Amino acid sequence: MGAFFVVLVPVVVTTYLLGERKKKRIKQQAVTVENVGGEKGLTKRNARFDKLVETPREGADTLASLFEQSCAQHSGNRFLGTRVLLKRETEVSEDGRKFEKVTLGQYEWTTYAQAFLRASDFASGLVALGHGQGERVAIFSETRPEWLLALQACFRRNLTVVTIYASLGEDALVHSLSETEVSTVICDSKQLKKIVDLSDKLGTVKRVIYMEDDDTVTSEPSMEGKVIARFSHVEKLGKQSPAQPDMPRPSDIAVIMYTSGSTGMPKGVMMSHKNIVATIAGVTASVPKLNTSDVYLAYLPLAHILELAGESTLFAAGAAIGYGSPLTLTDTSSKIKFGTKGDATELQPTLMSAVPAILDRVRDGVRKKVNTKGGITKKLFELAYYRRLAAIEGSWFGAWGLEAMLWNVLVFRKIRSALGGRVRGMLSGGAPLSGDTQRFMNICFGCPIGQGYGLTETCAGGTFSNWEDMTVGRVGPPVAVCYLKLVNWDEGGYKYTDAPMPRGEIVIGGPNVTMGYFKNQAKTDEVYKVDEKGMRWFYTGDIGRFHEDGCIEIIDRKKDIVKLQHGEYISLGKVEAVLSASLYVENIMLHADPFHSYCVALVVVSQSALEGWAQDANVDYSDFADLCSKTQAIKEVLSSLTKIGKENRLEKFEIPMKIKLMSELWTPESGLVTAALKLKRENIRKTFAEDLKSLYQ
Ligand SMILES: *[C@@H]1O[C@H](CO)[C@@H](O)[C@H](O)[C@H]1NC(C)=O
Ligand SMILES: *[C@@H]1O[C@H](CO)[C@@H](O)[C@H](O)[C@H]1NC(C)=O
Ligand SMILES: CC(=O)N[C@H]1CO[C@H](CO)[C@@H](O)[C@@H]1O
Repeated sequence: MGAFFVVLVPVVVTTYLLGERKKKRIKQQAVTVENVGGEKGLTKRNARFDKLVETPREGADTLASLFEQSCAQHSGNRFLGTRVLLKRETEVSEDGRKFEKVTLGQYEWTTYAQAFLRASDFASGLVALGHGQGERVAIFSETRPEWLLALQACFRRNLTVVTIYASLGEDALVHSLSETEVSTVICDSKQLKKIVDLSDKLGTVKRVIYMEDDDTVTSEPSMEGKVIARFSHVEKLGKQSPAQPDMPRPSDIAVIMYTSGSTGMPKGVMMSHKNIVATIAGVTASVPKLNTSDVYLAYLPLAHILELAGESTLFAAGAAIGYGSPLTLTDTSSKIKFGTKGDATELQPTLMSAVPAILDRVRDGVRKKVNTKGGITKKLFELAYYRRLAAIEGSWFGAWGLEAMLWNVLVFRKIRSALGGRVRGMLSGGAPLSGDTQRFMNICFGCPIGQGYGLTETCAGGTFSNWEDMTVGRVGPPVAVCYLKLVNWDEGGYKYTDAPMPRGEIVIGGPNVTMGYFKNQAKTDEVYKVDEKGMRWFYTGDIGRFHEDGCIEIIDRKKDIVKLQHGEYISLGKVEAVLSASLYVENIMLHADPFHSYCVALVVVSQSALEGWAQDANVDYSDFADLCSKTQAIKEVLSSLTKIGKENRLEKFEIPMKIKLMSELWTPESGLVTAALKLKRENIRKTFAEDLKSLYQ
């Protein structure tokens, strides 16, 4: 250890002494645009281009032509990789629970040329199987190479593909398939069971094609009145009877993507080829030095626009895509047999996508490991972490110099090896990423995290943070494919003329804005507007503000609907209405922080009800405020809320986990409620900011 510090101390001291204040690099990241139409507001676009970009390269104006070009140009390169399943076994833990464990081999690769042939064969096979022009196909499967191949096969036949989240419930599945009158379903063997069970309800479905696994489907299933075929069989059919491709136009609908709605049934967002190609152009422009040497680890659901755009961007660049799954990602992942390499260690990717919940898990995993080791390891980790944090936050230069190298060798190299050791960047999206996790990944994995903000409705187009931007809590400037406009939201008190930062509802316009919701013109008209110049604008309902450099920070949501950390939506108003039925509730405001997985509430208590209970329960108190602060009282009210929530079938995450009792009424005079006694959430949140914060501690 002594020798160690002999090296360490001089280096730290030297870098410290030689250090100069980190140069401020405020880069011009977005510019204001004057000449757009539509509602008045403040509009900005990406400054690296002098107009919006629309395609990743010349002539690639549909996904089908992009795929064809890329496969021709990179024919000999590795494209799609999967690991061979060597062994599947069940382990039983001490308490009798069963766990499936797999032993996986190395990655085996399909080249771009081979993939092109497979997609073409499959396209011809669909024709041979009787799938007609103009009929829709649905893909319902976990992420795997056949997903992408089937998608491209459909595009070569100008077929629209309906995508459905594997985690949506059965009702949602039946709803989406019948609404879009899907005639062919392509699924994996796991989802096949579900389709077979629901067979009677799927009236429009005539064919089911399933992707076979090495070992899971043993006997051929059957469904009355429907054709069932294996994926490989359809490819074989196509090889025997090739059909001419029938390429789509840019304006043809490529995908109808069903997303979980905040209320009711999921809505299908219609995306044209033009939309998705524009998004790929935007992401390509945002990821520096993307080239054929890149290796991408694919494991998020392809039914999500983030992953679909990610993988499409990678194949547009001729890179390799290795497939994995969240349960086999690292050496210590739950489904990995002890001693087997995880997907990341085996693949050694250079790029990955991640949703915040997964990054949080990675962070917690590393922290836990360090804490269990304790002692010198922990001390060293903390010192290294602190030094790197200070460097990144700009206190001292040397951020990327000698000292950084030293820490990397001593401390972080080992951590980095958990993801293969070569990750040079991560893309994060889907929900806000906490500053703490972002920093942790920056430091421990030594890579920038590109944070994106976008919606299915804008085909994931929106903003994307600059690779070198080390600030936290912001989602970057507009991507190169769209305009981002802030418009006034009067009720919330946000104005685009606000100083120092303009604020307002985020409205996104450009070629990446989708065509609207399938068979739902009313909802489409509500949130999409076409301006006098013919440009489409999508009203996001999110409130943001522009920083000086044109980066957006999301600060609020217009609707009272909040998405929790794991993606569940809470409709605050709905839950409050239910919980108000408790005899203790005079008024209640539910609060859900998107960085947490649970919600909390402020409850204005009915004095008579609570005092009545206190008397019965023999609880002593000096005054009502004192009673409200008693643990017993809080417990009593919380259990009443929980009971009512359960009776009314609220989900677990909708019922507040912690509450604060308020002894004073909320009145219009206090500014906490409107004259009609509706909650003024912003004011309440501001007034009781400290209380809300402590509820989440
Ligand atoms: C593609 O299919 C759609 C829907 O069937 C059709 O309206 C469109 O004209 C087709 N495009 C081409 C180029 O044939
Ligand atoms: C891709 O870019 C990296 C630098 O990011 C470079 O080292 C590599 O040689 C490039 N590969 C190709 C094939 O251009
Ligand atoms: C690719 C595409 O459709 N681009 C359009 C984006 O919107 C502008 C303004 O409406 C059009 O001029 C472009 O043609």
